[in-house]
Amino acid sequence: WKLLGKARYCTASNGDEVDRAKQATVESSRFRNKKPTIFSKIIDGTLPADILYEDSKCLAFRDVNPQAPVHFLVIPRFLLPRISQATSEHVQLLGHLLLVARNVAEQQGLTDGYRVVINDGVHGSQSVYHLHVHVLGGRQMSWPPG
Ligand code: TR5
Repeated sequence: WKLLGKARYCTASNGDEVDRAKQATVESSRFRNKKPTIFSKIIDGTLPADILYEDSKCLAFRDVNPQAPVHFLVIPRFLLPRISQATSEHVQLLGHLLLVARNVAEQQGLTDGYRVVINDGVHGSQSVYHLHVHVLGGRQMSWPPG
């Protein structure tokens, strides 16, 4: 963990996250379609989250394990497990998620830029099979990602 101003973020090896992603894949492969995840509980309000924005289609909340001084997720209320399952039916929803990501990034003061990430499946290290857009900012990002 590092301190940057008042923000704390994790710089530890992301091995744990990759392990969680592999485990999630094993579990989700048993329920390939539409198994509710922990994010469904955030959507229905049974699990608390630091919500930054919500509307009828989506919500944005802070990531519980931030990888940057600002790290939030934008998720659809509708359960689409992963971006690779998106079809032309989802065009408007996907556009909406990106615009919300942009608006919340602005609200969060990310004037020097930020990174928008969608992890998909095993190689993408996806650990929660409810589509989510990560927005990370407040520090210099490096490239390529790990
Ligand atoms: O690896 P992917 O792309 O699937 O990202 C999943 C993200 O969800 C990770 O960055 C986790 O830190 C984040 N996450 C996991 C939980 C959680 C969360 N963010 C906010 N609140 C959370 N709760 C309450 N529970 C989680 N298990």
